[in-house]
Amino acid sequence: MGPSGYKQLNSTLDLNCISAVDRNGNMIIDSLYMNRLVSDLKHPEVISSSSSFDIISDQIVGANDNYVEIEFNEPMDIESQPLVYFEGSANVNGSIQYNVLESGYTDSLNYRAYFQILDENIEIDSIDLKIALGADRSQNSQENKIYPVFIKLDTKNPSIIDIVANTNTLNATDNLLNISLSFDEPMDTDIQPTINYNPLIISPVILNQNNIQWITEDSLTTSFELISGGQNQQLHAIEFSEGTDLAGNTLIEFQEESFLTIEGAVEINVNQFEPIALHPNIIGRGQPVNLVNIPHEYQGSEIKLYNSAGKLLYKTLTENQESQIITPQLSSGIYILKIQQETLRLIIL
Ligand SMILES: [Ca+2]
Ligand SMILES: [Ca+2]
Ligand SMILES: [Ca+2]
Repeated sequence: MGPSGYKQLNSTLDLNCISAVDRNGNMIIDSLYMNRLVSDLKHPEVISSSSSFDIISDQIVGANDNYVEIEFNEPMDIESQPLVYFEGSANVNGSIQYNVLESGYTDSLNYRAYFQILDENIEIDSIDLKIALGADRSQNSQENKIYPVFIKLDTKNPSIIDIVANTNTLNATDNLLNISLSFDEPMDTDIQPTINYNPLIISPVILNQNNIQWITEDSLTTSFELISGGQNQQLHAIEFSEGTDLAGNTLIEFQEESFLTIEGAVEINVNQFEPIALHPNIIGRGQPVNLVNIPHEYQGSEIKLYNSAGKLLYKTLTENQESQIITPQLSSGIYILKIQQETLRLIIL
C-alpha cells in the first residue's frame, strides 16, 4: 500500500473492487476508486551535497559542528539513515568518523551527516564523498552517489628539517647572524615563525632581528645583528614556533641546543665609560692609593711612579681592574704615574 498525502511524479494506479461477496454471501456493489494506489518504482537520487569544511585540519579536530548536507530529489524515509562516508587514496576512516547518532533528516528532502574529526597527523590530497542506502518512502534505495575529490585532509603538522647559520659565535667584530630554515612541507607565508633564544637575550646584550623573509613556501631566511654585548660569554639555544602549514596546522616546535655563543664584549664593558683613575689622587704621606678602572688589556702591565723631575721611584704590576700602590715614604709634592699610554697625577700632601 503506497502512502497518501503527497504527489508522486510516478504513475498512479486505480483501485477496483469487483464481485466481492460479504460473509453472508451478499454481493457488494462494485466500486471503483480512481488514483488511490501509488506505484513508486523510482529510486531516489542525491541532487546536491555541501560540507562545513573544504579541508580537514587540526583546526576542526574536536569541534562538534562538522557536517555534510545532502539533498534528495524526493521525500525520504527519515527513519532510514543513509550511509555517508569518505574514501581517499589512504584510509581516512580513523580521521573522519560518521556520527550516526547526531545525524538525521532536517526535513523530508535534506539529510545532515555529522562527523567527528580526529588528529591522525596525515595528509591525503583528494578524498571522495560517498552516499548510499538512503531510502524513499516506498523503501526504494537511492542510487549510490559519489562526489569525487570532495575534500582534502591535512592534520600533519609541519616541521623544520634543516637549519643553517653563517656562524655560531657573535662578538663586536663579527656581529651578523644569518639563518636559513627548511620545512618539510609548504607553509603559509603570511605567517612568520617566532624565534626565541634560551636563555633569553637581555640587557645589556642587544640582538636585533633585522629581517625575516620567505624565499619559497618551504624555506625562510632571517638575520640578526649584535648591537651590544655583555661582560660575560653566554651560550644560547634557539627555538622556533608558531608558523603554520597551508591547512593552518601549527609548526612543531623546534629547538637547537648550543646554537649561538655571544662572546663577552671587552670593548663594551664598564671601563669604556669609567676612565682609569687614581683614587684618591690626593693622599697624605705613606698612605696607599688605588688605581681603578684598569682596562682588561692593561692587566699585567707595569705601573711606574716618577717624581716631577722624571726620576723613576717605584714600579709594580697591575693585577685586576684595580691595583693598590703602597707609596714609599715620599715627600710632599706632585708625582706622575704611568701605565701604558696613560699619565696620571698624584699629589702627596
Ligand atoms: Ca521514489
Ligand atoms: Ca596534527
Ligand atoms: Ca601539513
